[in-house]
Amino acid sequence: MAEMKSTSVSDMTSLARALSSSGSHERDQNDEFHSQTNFGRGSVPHLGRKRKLMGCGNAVHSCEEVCVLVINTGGTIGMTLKDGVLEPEPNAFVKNLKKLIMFHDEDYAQKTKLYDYYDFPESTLVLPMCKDNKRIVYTILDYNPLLDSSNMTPKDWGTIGKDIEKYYEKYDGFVVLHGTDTMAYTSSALSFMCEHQGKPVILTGSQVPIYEMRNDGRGNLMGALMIAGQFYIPEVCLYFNNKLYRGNRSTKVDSGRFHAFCSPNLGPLADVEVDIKINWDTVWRPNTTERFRVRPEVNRNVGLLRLFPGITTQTVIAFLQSPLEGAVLETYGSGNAPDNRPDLLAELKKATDRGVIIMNCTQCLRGTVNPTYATGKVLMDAGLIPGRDMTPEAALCKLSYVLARTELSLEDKKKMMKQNLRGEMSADLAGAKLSMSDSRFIQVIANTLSISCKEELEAIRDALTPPLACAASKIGDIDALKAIREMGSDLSLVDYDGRSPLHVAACEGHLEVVKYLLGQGASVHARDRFGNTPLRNAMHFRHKEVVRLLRRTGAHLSTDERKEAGTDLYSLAASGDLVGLEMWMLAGVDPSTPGYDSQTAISLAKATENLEMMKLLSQIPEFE
Ligand code: ASN
Repeated sequence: MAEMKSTSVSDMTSLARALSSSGSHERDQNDEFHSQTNFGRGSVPHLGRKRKLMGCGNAVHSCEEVCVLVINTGGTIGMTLKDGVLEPEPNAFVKNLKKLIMFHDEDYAQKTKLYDYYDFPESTLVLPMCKDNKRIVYTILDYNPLLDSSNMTPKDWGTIGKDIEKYYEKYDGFVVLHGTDTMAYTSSALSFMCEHQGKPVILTGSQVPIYEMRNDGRGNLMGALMIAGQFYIPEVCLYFNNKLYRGNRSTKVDSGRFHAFCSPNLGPLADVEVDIKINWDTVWRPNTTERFRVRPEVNRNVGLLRLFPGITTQTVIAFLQSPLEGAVLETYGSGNAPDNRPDLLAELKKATDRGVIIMNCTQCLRGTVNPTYATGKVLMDAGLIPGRDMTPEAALCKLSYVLARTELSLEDKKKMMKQNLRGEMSADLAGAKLSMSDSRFIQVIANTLSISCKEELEAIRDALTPPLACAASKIGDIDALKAIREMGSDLSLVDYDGRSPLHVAACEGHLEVVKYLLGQGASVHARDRFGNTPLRNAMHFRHKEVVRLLRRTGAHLSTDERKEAGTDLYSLAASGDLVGLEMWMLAGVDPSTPGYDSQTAISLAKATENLEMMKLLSQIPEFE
């Protein structure tokens, strides 16, 4: 390697200060911290541009450069031991990283005059060549002070958000170095603050400082840089121990292992093993034509309360008192609370009545809030909003983001809390168990509707399947039904009128379609909202073969239908409608069933000496 440039962060800071027109960026009296660099302001930024390098010496081939901004907020990754405890070490990160060949190729930097090309050379590094002939050039923006993430506040979330917005156009991706303790909160908060996001923002950190011989910091930083520099994942993510998670789905689960995070209710966005495998189905996409923006405002009048057996009313009253505007109640199991505690429920109800938004999130690591139990329903009755499978961290940050939107009415804020804004909760858990389909048709619709994620795609598919399948049944198109089936859809799903494809095929008399649907498990007993079964439909439209087939498959009239059939039979007999009578016979109705005035079809056939009718009514119908 060529001569190493070991400039310190304070050099970069002074350069930034010189460029900055706004004077001091020292930390002020309160707990807010500022980014000390202010590059870009008053200068012509080159960062984020792609240099096409041709003929820059033997060692360097033509390649493309992508630019990543690394915002270093602190955390264990850059800490050193002082008096027996770990503390962030200022002005050390860039200097130390430049000494590691896997994090910086000084030879390339010199040969391509990297430092002449990019602003802020002191804090700009370049990775060795990636597989696809790309160079990831990254600039480190050190915050001052660097913080243990336990010291971070919502103001700090806003600072990070504002910096991402400020440098958004200059970089292809962003990495945020952060302590692990509150990383799940910051990644959740940033996910909401960043609106219409089109570039990756990846938080990472480590359990062991990067300077130690054996550590997880190097792998985490390298993985985050590689993903931020190479993949269009327009989300706020959290990268840890070879997995990329959606930021607002992750939670810290271990303080003593490298596998410190998990995403309990959503699979990883990427698995970094021998290859980097991006799970594109899971990636959330902005369904918007609006520009990226950051809303750094947060409402701090929010809180988390974990329910426990025996919690006193006084505790709940104290917690809910003004100025609280939003709360996350961490409940038991699938969102349950004691329904034998009217004192407690009354306090919750009083709070929601006076406009406090209370989210119901489960204490369980995995699973969702749903109204299975009476103990869950009481919370709905008290005005709580089900947080579905949101983590408490995500729910809290969502509340502080939504409640900061002072221009919105309370109803609009509640509506936002119920909406899936950034993939923080599953759109449709019932649909999520079905497998993802490859259907071109649904994909085209999904693209047209700018569907953002797998769950939404599945929800759309399930919403579209019944009318599509019913339409295919109507025209007798078995191939279309097969295609719908191959998408992973259930052909027993019913439309807005409770009508299944089998109802429609029975009406139309499409015998082959009926056979196919029965073979796919369609139910002969399904009743639509008018109470009709496919058998009643086939009878009504007089499709004899379909009636036979349905009967063979076990379809039958209900006891009431059979009892009430006498009147219909009698009027059919009175009008000499043999085909109509035959339908009822095939459906299993006894021709001696009396009508409302005790008259029967048989007695009428005899009285009128209608032999054909008498013969029909005396036969036992055959289904085969
Ligand atoms: N206390 C540290 C922090 O959150 C823990 C870590 O980063 N591993 O800053």
